[in-house]
Amino acid sequence: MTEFKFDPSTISVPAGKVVFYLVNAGNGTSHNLIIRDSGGKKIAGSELVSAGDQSVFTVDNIAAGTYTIFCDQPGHEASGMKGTLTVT
Ligand SMILES: [Cu+2]
Repeated sequence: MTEFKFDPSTISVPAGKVVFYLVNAGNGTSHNLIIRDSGGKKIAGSELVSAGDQSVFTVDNIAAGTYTIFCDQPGHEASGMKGTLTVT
């Protein structure tokens, strides 16, 4: 995570338990990773990760589908901090 993007921004995983290793490689801004389903509902979200820090974010059981990942800090998604999570 940096200002203002996820790299990679396109992620594919098998359904079930998913573990994300979040690294904030940005320049002083905290970020998180929120998962939103195709209906716009938030289904899971990480803690805020400070610049220079790392965090492990576990989702216990995610169903197959296409999801949006984004950072919910003000303005970050609009600045491009979003991506696609495909669960198969
Ligand atoms: Cu952010």
